Amino acid sequence: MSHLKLFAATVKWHGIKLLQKQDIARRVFLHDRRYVSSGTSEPFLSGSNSNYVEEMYYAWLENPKSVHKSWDLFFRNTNAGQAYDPHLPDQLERKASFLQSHGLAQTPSKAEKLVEDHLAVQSLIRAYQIRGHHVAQLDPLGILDADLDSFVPSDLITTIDKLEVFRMLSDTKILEWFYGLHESDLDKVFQLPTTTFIGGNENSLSLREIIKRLENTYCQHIGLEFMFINDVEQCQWIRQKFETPGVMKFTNEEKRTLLARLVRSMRFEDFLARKWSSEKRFGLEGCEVMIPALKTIIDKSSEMGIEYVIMGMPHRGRLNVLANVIRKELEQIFCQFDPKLEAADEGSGDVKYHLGMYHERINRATNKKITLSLMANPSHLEAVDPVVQGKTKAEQFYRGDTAGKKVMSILLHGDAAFAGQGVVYETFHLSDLPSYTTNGTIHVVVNNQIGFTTDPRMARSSPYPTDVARVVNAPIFHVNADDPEAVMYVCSVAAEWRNTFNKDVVVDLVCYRRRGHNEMDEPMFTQPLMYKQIHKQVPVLKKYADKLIADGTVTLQEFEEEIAKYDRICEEAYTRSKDNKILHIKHWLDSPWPGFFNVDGEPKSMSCPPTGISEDLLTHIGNVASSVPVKDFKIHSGLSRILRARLEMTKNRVVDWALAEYMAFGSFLKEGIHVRLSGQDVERGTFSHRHHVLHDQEVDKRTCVPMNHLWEQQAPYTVCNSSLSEYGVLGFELGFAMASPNALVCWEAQFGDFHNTAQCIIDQFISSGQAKWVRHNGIVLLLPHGMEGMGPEHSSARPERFLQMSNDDSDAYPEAFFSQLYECNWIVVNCSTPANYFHVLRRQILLPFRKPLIVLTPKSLLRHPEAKSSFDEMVSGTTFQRVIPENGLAAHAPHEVKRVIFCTGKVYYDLVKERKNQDLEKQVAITRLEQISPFPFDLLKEELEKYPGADLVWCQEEHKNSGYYDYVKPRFRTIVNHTRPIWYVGREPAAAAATGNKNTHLVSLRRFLDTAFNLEAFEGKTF
Ligand SMILES: Cc1ncc(C[n+]2csc(CCOP(=O)(O)OP(=O)(O)O)c2C)c(N)n1
Ligand SMILES: [Mg+2]
Repeated sequence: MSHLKLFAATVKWHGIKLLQKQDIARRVFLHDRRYVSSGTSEPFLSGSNSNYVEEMYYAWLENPKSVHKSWDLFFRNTNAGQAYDPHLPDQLERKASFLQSHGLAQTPSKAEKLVEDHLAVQSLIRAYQIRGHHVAQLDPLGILDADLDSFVPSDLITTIDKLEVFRMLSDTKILEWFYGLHESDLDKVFQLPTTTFIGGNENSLSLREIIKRLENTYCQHIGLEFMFINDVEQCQWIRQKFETPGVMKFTNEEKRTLLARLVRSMRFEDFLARKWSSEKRFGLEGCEVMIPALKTIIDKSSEMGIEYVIMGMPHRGRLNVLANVIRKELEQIFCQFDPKLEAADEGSGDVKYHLGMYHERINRATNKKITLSLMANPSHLEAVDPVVQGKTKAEQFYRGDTAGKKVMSILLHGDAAFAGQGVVYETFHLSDLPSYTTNGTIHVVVNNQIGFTTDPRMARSSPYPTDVARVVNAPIFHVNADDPEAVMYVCSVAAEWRNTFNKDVVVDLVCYRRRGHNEMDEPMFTQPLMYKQIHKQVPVLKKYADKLIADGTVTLQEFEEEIAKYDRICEEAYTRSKDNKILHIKHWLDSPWPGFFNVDGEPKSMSCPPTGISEDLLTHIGNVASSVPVKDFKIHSGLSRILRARLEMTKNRVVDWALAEYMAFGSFLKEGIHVRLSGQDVERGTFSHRHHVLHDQEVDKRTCVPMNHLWEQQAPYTVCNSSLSEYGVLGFELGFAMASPNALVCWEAQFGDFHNTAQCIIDQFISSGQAKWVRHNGIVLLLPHGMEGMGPEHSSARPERFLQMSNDDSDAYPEAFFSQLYECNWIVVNCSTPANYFHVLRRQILLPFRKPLIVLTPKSLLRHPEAKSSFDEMVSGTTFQRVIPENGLAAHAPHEVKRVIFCTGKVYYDLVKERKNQDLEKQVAITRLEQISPFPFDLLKEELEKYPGADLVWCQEEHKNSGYYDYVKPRFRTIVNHTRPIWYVGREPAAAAATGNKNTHLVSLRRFLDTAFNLEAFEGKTF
């Protein structure tokens, strides 16, 4: 191979230096230039043409191993910033002519050549395995590259690439330039390495056959990305599945099933288009193959033992999935197009392409029972991903399916959303964490190469929309969606992968969108050329049917009968659908809770028993919470002190915040209620108060969770530090809480402010989930909150946002407090005592229905000497106090009281202290609102009436435009029938939640405390 050529470095040296500077723009540059290297395996001294060094450099940047090692060394030195040596080119030139004149740069010996050639073949095979996907024919339209690089790897010998420069070069030329192999080598037989299966039963093949088989596997309609996986066994598994000759064979029966499934997929969309041509349905046209794809995944998974599949998906093709995968009755779908359909359930309901579904049936392919659940979701793309994962985890957990052998999730994505939405990344990062893994998810991307009106080139910076999956080493199988058999094969392998290795896998269905974003949109405005091509595109069903008819697998008549049969099914269902005048969203539940409600789906009672527990239980839990229930376990001395203090409290029959929480959690475990606490650093507690996981100081990774040692027979307690995510993790816990009403699932924010990065889960699921999808959820959000001079962040959990979204009417006095609780969308509390925190957690499970609970939790109160509760407030018969009335001197002579201050949370302790300092205990009553929403109208009315001569003040430590004031003010005024004012005392309105200046914080505190106890402060003021 070696024709010694003069080194061209002198010409190109400055070029290299320049290129280094341009490194950042490399990808764009490469793309624009349609660059292809042509001589990477030639040694350093053999460069010939003027572009040679430049080309070497690009190839080296792409893959240092693709160039000869002498080039590698050279570029490495140059890149390491070695100073430019002006004499170097001369030296090299001299060296070159020296070697030439002494005949030292000659052809290697025969043995060497043999070894070199085998090595070359090995690297050729590896090049296909790594980069073959770049030249696979993935786009059914044939106009775009599925990867934005438009990159043809320089080390692939491909007959099917599209680039101009490759057309000009013959394959054999490339062979020679890259691998040192001649045309004459093509028919030589080479030993195959153990890292390939292209030989089937043969150990060696001719080079010509090797190239043919590699192209067949890696460069046709399937593009495989897997060589980044750091596990040889897994790579071998994939190679075997795709490289083995003849693997992609289907029986006639399988082909007919595939055709029938395509018929259903396509005719369903056609039917909707015919009947409701001007209705939005986000049709699947252009990716009809998705339906058989999902069915193949489910069939294969069922065959491998899966009994329950939980799915999440966006709008595109959702009705089709409901009809043809989940098998929702067609009339239930069709009737939703009727504008006169009345809603039977309370709440807002949701559009038809957001509703969920739960269905148990027999899988026809395996004859085994399978349950399918499609989770309801909001418009917010990808938000449902972590929710599906949480629900899947819970279903696995409650079935004892720790390895995910029975329950599995499938997530569908759009190409633009998969690449663009950060929650996808957050969800991937949960996939391998012990308390969050679902043991592998199958991701299916409907990659129609457009997002609404935006081209991929404007929508992502990664070559593929699926690159995010690489972070967890998930194999990615790209496939041309116009090749239904390739799609089925890929889906079958993906399901096998998931159920063999229990790891995530991605199927990227590269397809197109036949219509606009929805059926009303005109796509030619923005993608004229693409849509010209799409209009010419023969539908996949026709293409596949033609193929099967041509090869005799089906007859034209059979095909037409299949179509007519399904059309008839649709027509009959359409006729029946007209009888449906009422929509029951209840029939669209994705997570039914059998036995929890009565047969009509109503709560079995409308009351809540007392939430206290026996003294014995309190003492027992207190003792375990103070102990290390494992032998020879050395804990930190600081922790010993904390445990001693807990023991002391237990003896003295008091609890602080952490112990009260322990009592609540522990009591549930005895009753068989699973408790799960998840969030950042929750195991110890951000404020080092909880310590639910003890760490042996001498044995690495040895831990103990005393809560799991309370009783021999108890429900498990899960406490888990999460990844540093709010959106993903809160979504996950919400999904977990969906699976069963008999679990207390809590998510704690590190500081309350951080919940706003999970705002979508709060707005779209927690606040409105029941209204949209009649689905109850008892998740608990623990949000550390309190103005303690810690700066604009770390102060406020933004209670105003939750209150603003509370659905109780500020102007209507409710009839009964319990139905008020039943009708609200969530409960917002700010407890001032540990006992009340204990009770509100207990009430969460003792209620006959489930509501999300938002708890503003304290920080400094965790250690405040006054913030303690006696066992007396927690024993049997005691209960949660929505309002804690004044019970001091002022309450004994209410007619003399001049002012009632209403407040909530920590500021109560500041107010009590100040009142004492000012000796105003008889004149000023202080009443605490513990449950802020739904607003305790009834109890506050009693309080107000008790102090007829007092002026009424709402005092909060938050700024006026935050906190609770805007929520409580109209409600207080409803109670007093607008006859008395409720004065505001607190901080001024502000843009930031708190000041960063300690002094400003203290000054403003002083100022509002002064106002609170200035009994003349509001004299003469009007309201
Ligand atoms: C979080 C979020 N942002 C924006 C939108 C508005 N939106 C709806 S569909 C869509 C395009 C989605 O593109 P893609 O993910 O590729 O799915 P496709 O519609 O192509 O199937 C957009 C931007 C949304 N629904 N959710
Ligand atoms: Mg798209």
